[in-house]
Amino acid sequence: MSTKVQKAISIALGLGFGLGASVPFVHAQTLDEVMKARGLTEKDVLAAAKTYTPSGGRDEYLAFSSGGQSGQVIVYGIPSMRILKYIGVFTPEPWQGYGFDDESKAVLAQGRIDGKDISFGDTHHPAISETEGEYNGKYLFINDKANPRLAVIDLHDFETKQIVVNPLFRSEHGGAFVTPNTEYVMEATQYAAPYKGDFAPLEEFNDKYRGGLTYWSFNSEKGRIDPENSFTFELPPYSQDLSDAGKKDSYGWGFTNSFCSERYVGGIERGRPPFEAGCSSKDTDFLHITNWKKAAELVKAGKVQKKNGMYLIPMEQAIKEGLLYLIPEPKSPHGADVTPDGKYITVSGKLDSHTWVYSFDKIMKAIEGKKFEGKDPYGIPIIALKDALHTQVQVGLGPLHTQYDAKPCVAYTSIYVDSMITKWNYCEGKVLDQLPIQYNVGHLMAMEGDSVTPDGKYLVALNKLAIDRFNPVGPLHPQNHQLIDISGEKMQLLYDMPLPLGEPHYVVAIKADKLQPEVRYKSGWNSRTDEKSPFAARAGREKTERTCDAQGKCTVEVLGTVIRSHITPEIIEAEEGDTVRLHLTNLERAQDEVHGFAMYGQNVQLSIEPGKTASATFIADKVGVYPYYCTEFCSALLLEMQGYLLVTNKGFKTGEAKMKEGTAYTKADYQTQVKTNQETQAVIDQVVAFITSHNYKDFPTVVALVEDATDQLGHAEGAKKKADEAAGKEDWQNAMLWANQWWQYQVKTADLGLRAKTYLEQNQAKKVK
Ligand code: CUK
Repeated sequence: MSTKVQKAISIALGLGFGLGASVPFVHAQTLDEVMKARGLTEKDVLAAAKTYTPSGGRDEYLAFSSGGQSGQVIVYGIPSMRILKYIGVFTPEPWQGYGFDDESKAVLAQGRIDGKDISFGDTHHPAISETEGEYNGKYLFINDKANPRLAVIDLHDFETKQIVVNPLFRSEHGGAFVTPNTEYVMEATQYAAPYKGDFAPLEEFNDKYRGGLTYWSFNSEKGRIDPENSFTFELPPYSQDLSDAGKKDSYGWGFTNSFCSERYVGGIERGRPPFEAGCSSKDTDFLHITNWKKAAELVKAGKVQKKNGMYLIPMEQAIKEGLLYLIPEPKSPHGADVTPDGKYITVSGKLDSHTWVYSFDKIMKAIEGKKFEGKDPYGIPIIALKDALHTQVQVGLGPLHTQYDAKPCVAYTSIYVDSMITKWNYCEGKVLDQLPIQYNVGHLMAMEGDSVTPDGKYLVALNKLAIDRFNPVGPLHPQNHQLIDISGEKMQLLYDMPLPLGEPHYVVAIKADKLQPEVRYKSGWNSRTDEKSPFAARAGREKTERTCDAQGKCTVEVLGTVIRSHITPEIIEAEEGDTVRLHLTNLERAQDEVHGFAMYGQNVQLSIEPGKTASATFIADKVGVYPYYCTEFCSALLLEMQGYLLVTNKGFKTGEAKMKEGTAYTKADYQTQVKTNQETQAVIDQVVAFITSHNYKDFPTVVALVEDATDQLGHAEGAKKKADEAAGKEDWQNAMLWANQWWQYQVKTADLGLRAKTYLEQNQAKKVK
């Protein structure tokens, strides 16, 4: 093999030269020496061994974290705590082209409020779709507290597909929580307000301001929320907080806590003591209990009216039908968490040191026996605390959220003020263990912790403050997610992970093997609607069309393709004022062979994964030359993956003058190139022989690579023909250029072929006769 061929193939494969002769740059050291040098204890090394994941290793769980103010979702592995992906949800995210291509702009546009783009979200609670209370790995939901919205992410490609805006609320917090078969996704208000479209002064707070709890209907087959069949419970202006859906024994019911049931309205500027003074004056707030199963039947029977396009069950109706109850709960509670068996609900008071465990059984007995201690000002029956309480456990100062273990009766509660995790037994009501964490923990999360069969194993503490835990990076610190081993009697802290993207509130983790994400799309795919794109293009069928309407408004529409290492078209022409609509399809089949597309001055950045068709629309309002290129280092000739948009004055004729060549080629240049190509072909033939002599058809990854390679080789033949023709006419300039293009296709073929060969070798492919 000539050096030129070897070098080209090495570059294509991303290898350096002389890799075989590498010298270790760190002296080999024993474990003892490393421990001494780095000041590590045996406990540290044990913790490291429990999280360290060798190169190429996979994680047992995938965690989906809310991204707080970033309006995104963060995906990381457990136990390695390696960040794998950010998913753009409510916020544009250029790497994924989210909010830059037309397809995803359409998703973000669903989240407009009163016609306004809201380009951020305050994401709090992710939830994984469930079947019979088990995570099924199909969809992820996440809420936006600031603008009452809910998003649907499809886990077959980890992309946001839908955003719905609550048509009644002005803020929300108690979402997203799913019912056990993902029939509904719960979303409760936080700050009471008159329902959308209405105005009432603060003086009319008690009468005109309202809370609420929406049960968004989810169509699991379509993978979309169905607003038409969703319904909302009108609730008192009590600042509803978190929710959880009942399961197993408590299936069909929902639980939502609240704070500021004082209905206090602050207002320092009117000489009133602030909200915080009046919102925590009573000793108890209310746990709201809703019967969604019966409510859904009522909606189905046509007995519920719509407001702003949403079924709204007025309190009066809910009370009459026996759908809504209240129970006192500790002062300023936060978190309502149903046990895996659905028998108990844990609520903690931020300003109390107890967790309160309610018995669903007792609640039902009170409801059935109509045993109430009274009614609230809106007529909602109140169940006495003593008639609903199972136990009360002193867990520490400022308890917030609770998660459950695989072991029966074992729970973990985050203790905000004391900065610790308390492990306790909710059946017997006693504390088992306490672990200090760094610092001020909000939510905590156990593996598959919201399902009916939690896995236990690990717990993640989502700490609000990192303070001194990491290298300083300015006044704004990352947050600190701490991984804790909960497999033994005592909790053991394993790892600190800085999370530098907003304030994550909650995270959910699912067994990694329940997720089967795609590696490529079907060719010409609109990933946001999950349908074939009407703008898909195939190789050789690319086209650019300029059409003008009766008013003389013209549009240049491009149906193009991208494949290593060229964009078709390489030249686009438009006249000043034209609308340009670009649609690019990635023709690659190979895993991870994504192409980007960025253009000067037009805010265009696409991420075009294999199979995807992505579009960009803009007005070419200024005469000029606009270079564009691929933003992913997809091959050795990435930098050459480029083109020009020419925006000319009206009526200007381009391409009329003859192009002046930068370099002139001779017959000798052509002959040298042909020789290289012949040698490269020999390499390709060897690789092909290897692949076809093995059972490569048993490996879908290899089949895809072979498809791409065959495609590239087909192009190579076409280029060779053009080179031969030019040589026949002694046009050495074009002969050389086409011979070089022929070689480019060969290099890509060899790259794909070698990747397939390596894959077969690493996966013990068998020889076939
Ligand atoms: S919340 Cu932030 S720590 Cu939105 Cu569930 Cu509790």
